[in-house]
Amino acid sequence: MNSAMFAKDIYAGRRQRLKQQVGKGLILLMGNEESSMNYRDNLYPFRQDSSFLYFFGMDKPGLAALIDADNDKDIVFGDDLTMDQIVWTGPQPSLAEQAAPAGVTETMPYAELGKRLAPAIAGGRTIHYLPPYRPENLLKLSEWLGIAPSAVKGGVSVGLIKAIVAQRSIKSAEEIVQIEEAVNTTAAMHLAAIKGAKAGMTEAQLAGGLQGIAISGGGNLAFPTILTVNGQVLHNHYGPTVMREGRLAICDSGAENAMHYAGDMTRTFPVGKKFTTLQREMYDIVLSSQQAAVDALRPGILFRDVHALAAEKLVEGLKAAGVMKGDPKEAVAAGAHTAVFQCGLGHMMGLDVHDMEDLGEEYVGYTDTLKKSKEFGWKSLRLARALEPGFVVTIEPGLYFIPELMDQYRAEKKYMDFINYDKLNALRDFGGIRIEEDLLVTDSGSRLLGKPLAKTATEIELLRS
Ligand SMILES: [Mn+2]
Repeated sequence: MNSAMFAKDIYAGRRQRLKQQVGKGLILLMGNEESSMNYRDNLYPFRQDSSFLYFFGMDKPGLAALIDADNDKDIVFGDDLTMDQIVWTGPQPSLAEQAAPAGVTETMPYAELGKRLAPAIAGGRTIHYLPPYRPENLLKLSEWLGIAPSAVKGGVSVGLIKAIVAQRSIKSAEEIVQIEEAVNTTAAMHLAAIKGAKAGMTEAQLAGGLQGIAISGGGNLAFPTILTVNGQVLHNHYGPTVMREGRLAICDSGAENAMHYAGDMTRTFPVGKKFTTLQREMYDIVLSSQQAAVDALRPGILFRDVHALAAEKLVEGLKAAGVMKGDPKEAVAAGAHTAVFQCGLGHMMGLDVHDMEDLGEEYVGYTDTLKKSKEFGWKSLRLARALEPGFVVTIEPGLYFIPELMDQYRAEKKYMDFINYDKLNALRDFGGIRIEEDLLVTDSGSRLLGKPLAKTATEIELLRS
C-alpha cells in the first residue's frame, strides 16, 4: 500500500526548520521495523514512527535518516527489495523513488548508516537522537553509538526533543484536514456503537464492528477500543461481558486515517433506550463540566487551569446531588475530586492519539518552569502548559465510581469536609461516565473538529429509540 503524502516542500520546510532549531550536529531519526506477533513472519500491522512520518512522510519499514545540521544535508537509509521479497509483496518503488516526494535526493543502503555515524562520533560531532520505544531501535542505537542499551536513554537529545515538540505541537491547515477526516471516521464509529447497542450483546460484539469502520476509513484504529459497561475502570477495553439493560456503556475509541492522523472520542449511552433519572443526573454533570472546559479554551490559558475548572464543575454538580459538599474550588485544591475524577482532562492529539508521548510528557505537556505534580489524580494530567493557536486537544472529563477507591478514602477519613460518604457509597455500582471531543485552539477560542455528534442525554436517547 502506498500511502498519501503532503507536498514535497512541506517535508523539506519542516527539516529546514529543524536544522535551524537544533543548530549543529547530526540528527538521527529512526523509522520503525515490522514487528512480530507470535512468530517471525506473523506481523502486527506496520506503524511508522510519527516523527519520521512528520519529517519524511515515508510509510515503510526499515528506514532511518540523517539530517546534517552543519552541512545542510538529508540522507535516507534503507534497502531496495530483493526478488525473494518481491515474490511475496509485489513490486515496490525503489528507495530513491520513495524519498523523492519527501524532497530527499540522497539515499543509501541501510548498512551505510552505522559506517557514517562511526567517524562522526570519533570526530566529536553531536549525534542527536530521540528516546527509542521499540527494543530493536534501542539495540541499533546501542550498537551504532557504542554504548550499553541501558545508557541509551541517558544520551537522548533534549534539544532535538524540544525542537520537534515545538513544530509538531502547532498543527498546520493541511494537518487539520487530515485530523478532521480521522475524527469524522471516529464519529461514524460512535454513531454505530450508540445505534447498534442491544441488551444481551457482549461488549466485544459491539466493539468488533467499530474496527471495521476504522479500516474502511482508510486507516485503522488509533488505539485499542474501550467499550464497556464497567466504565469506572478507566482503561477497561472490552470482553465477553453481556451488556444488560440498566447499565451505561462507555465507548472511547478512535480511528487514524490513511496518513496516520488520529481521532479520539468518547460517548456514554444507556444499554436500554433511556437513561434512568440518576444516570441522567450524573450524565448532565459530566456534560456541563465538558462544556465549561470547551468554553474556556483559548490561547494563553493553562490547560492545568482548564482541568481544575472541569473538576470544579464536577464537584459543583455532585454537591447539588448531595454527594459532595463545601466550596468546589477548595475541594479541588484539596484533591477531593479525585474520589470521582482520577485522570487528566485531556491531551494533545495529532499523528499520535497521545501526541508525542514517546518524546516525554515533561516536554510535550509541561515546561521548564511548569512541572508535573506527583499527587494522585494530578499526576495523570498529560497536558498542563499554556495553549497556543494550532494546538489540537481532547476534552474528556468523567465521573468514575470506583468501589475500591471510595472504600479506601473512607477508611482513611480523607476529604471528610467535601465528601458525603453515605451518598457516594450508594453509587458504588453505578459505573462510569466520560464524554470526549477533539478541539482545535484558534486565535480567539476553539473549534470543534469533525462533524458534531449527539452529545446531550436527549440527543443520545433519540439515537437509541
Ligand atoms: Mn483521549
